[in-house]
Amino acid sequence: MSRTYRFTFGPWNISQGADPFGPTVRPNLEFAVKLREYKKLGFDGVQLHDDDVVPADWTADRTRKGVADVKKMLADEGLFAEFIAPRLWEDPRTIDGAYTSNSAEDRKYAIDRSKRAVDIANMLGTRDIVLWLAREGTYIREAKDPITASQRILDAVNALLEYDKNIRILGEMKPNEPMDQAYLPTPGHFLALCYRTVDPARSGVLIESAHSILAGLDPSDDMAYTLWHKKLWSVHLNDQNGLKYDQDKAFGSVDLRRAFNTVWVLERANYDGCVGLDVKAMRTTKIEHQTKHLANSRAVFLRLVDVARSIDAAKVESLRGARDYEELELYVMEKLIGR
Ligand code: 3MF
Ligand code: MG
Repeated sequence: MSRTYRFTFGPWNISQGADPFGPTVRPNLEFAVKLREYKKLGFDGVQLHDDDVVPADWTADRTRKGVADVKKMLADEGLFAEFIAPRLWEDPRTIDGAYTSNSAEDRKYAIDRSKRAVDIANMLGTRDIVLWLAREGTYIREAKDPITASQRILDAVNALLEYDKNIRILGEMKPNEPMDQAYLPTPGHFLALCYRTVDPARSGVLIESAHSILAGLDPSDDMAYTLWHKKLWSVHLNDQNGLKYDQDKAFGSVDLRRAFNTVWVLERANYDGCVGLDVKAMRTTKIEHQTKHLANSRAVFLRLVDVARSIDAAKVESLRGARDYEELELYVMEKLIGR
């Protein structure tokens, strides 16, 4: 029996089209309105930042009530919450980084806010906490001590694993942007850290295609290596046209063969995490088309699942055995062309 995949995305993937050089070009959609789109687009669950759920400065009491409201909204739409990610890159106290800030007070803020994200996750019924370490890095190498920074990231992950004995931590690594150089720039770096935490069994990875590409790596090999460690617990599929700003293009839209290899490796490994899509609509996209990039990415994923399932494994093995990679390449290309 073929497996079915569960699809997720975060509300930030329905966006207003602002870029560093120009303002928004589409109106803001209320969270509740976005939630109503999920099922229509074929999605099953929602990825959330802590402040996608409730504002970060609410009191504990107000937070509890606010989260309960969101829990009901999700249930009414038949959706589940996949993960909570503390948004540690917008508050003034995270300007110099969160866990690796040079200010002890600001580091404490980052840990406290992350623990609050764990509380929100518990209230929403998910155990997964995603850490995109956006500002853990430097603009100039001399700004921070990188050895101290590595320890501070480990201490922060440990603090969360100890704060709640049920949660899992998923590192979402990215080599640059907004920082010039990020600490732990690739999934491999975070994997090494996983084994040094107080609970390696609850420490794993979310891999985003564009982040691997920005690091000069192939997403399918990054995923394969992490799957081999049994630590690929979520993905952010998208695409990226070379080494430039983070583009979050629709899945498969730049390099269909790279996307195919991503899907094929997930299929072969019986990947059972959610298929998250972290994709951005083009700034030129009209209001009435502002969710097409999500539906299209999902459709391309499913088409590539069909292609992966149509691959003749015995033929691949025999071509590998004969070292006939020219023929193997043509075989894959013809599958992709549709022959
Ligand atoms: C940045 C990202 C982030 C994370 C998100 C959830 C805003 O390149 O990929 O998107 O995916 O914060 O962890
Ligand atoms: Mg992402």
